[in-house]
Amino acid sequence: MTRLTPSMIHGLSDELTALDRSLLKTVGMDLMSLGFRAVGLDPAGINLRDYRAAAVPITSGLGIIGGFSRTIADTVNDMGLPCFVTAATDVNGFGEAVDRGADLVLMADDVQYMAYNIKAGKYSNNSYCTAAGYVEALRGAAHGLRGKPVLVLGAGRVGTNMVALLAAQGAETTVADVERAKAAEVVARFPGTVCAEDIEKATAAADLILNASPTPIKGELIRPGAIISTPGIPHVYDEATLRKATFIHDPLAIGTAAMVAQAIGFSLGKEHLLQKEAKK
Ligand code: 2YC
Repeated sequence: MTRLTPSMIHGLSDELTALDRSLLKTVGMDLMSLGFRAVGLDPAGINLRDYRAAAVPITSGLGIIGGFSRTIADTVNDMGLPCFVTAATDVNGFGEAVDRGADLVLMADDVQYMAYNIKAGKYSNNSYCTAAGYVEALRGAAHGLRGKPVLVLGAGRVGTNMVALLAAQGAETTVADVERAKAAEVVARFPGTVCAEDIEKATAAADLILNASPTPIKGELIRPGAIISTPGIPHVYDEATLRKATFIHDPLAIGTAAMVAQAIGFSLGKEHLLQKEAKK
């Protein structure tokens, strides 16, 4: 998993309104709706003000990332779900979240970022929900993915979850990874999915791309008019590239929105519909 840095996080809270606006324009949904639709739930019937969430800073491993918990809380508040950052960290912070009546606890160490639904006793995780969020964003921007060729760059946890979700939606998926064996392993699990022989050629031919790799795509390879849905960090593209394609990106909010949505869904007795299909 690629670790965010304080500089990647800095300013994200102030950009939430702009993110909502750009998502509405490119995918036809704001952040909250995207999060819920990503996990197969209709946001209309859900009153997020009935819930409370807490973000707990976790000091294990490489430790706290400046601004991480605050940015998560600001993102969840932007969705309309009240969220506070606990004063305490780690186990003590978890206890504080429970004592202050949280329904959901969001926390991340160096391995996993989760939203834990206390009453349901279940958690949603960032790898799956980031995949769901970016696949749903691509679906919205492309007005459907069924029968359409989609290139997935990166066969790690997020990329693999994306392939499962694309298979459930009937897209024509090609997977590429610098470690070809990783791409081949994913392809073997999802019949009908193809392994890219040449990553640059596959990229230059693609109109719909999910970039779940830590490597930005070379600008000159990107087709004019392509739609690139990319959680990948670092996200660095020059102005000319950003003008010729539609990019959907943010370092934290889309994955967080889908995690919160899925965790709320556990309270509604709803398993993620696509997740069920993806398990088949
Ligand atoms: O501040 C804290 O509580 C830290 N323990 C948070 C560590 C998060 C590490 N993970 C990441 O930076 C990325 C995020 C996009 C979420 C998943 N991986």
